[in-house]
Amino acid sequence: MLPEYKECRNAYFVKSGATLRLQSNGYPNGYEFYSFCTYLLESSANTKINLKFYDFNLEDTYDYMEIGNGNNPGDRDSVIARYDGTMMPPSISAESNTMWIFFYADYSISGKGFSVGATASDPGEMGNIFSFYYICFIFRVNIEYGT
Ligand SMILES: [Ca+2]
Repeated sequence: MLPEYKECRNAYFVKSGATLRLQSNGYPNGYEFYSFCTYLLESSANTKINLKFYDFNLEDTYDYMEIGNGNNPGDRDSVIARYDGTMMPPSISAESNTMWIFFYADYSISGKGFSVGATASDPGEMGNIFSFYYICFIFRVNIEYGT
């Protein structure tokens, strides 16, 4: 039987100045195994995205969160930080108005997950738009043994 996957997509638009709350799927009751989640954040030009952590609890070493500048987690030169375990990471600012977050969970042992808040600097009088998009693939691998 082929592996199955569940795909989640969502997009939000909030006025900057507000904090956009992001949480891992299932938070705080534990994330699913085999999760590959990419979160793309973009705020108005000439602002910078800041990320602060409210809670952080992942399996040590094997599950992790990476944060980077821009919108391409595949660009390894853009990586700002990588975190695992249960130590609360410090606040992080992107170099510009785009930031990506990648979350990975392996095949066993979950944690509470993460809860973070993103803000855009200097929203200006008009109130800028802050957008967020995420896509998450959660694989379900069914191994069938011969009879
Ligand atoms: Ca794990």
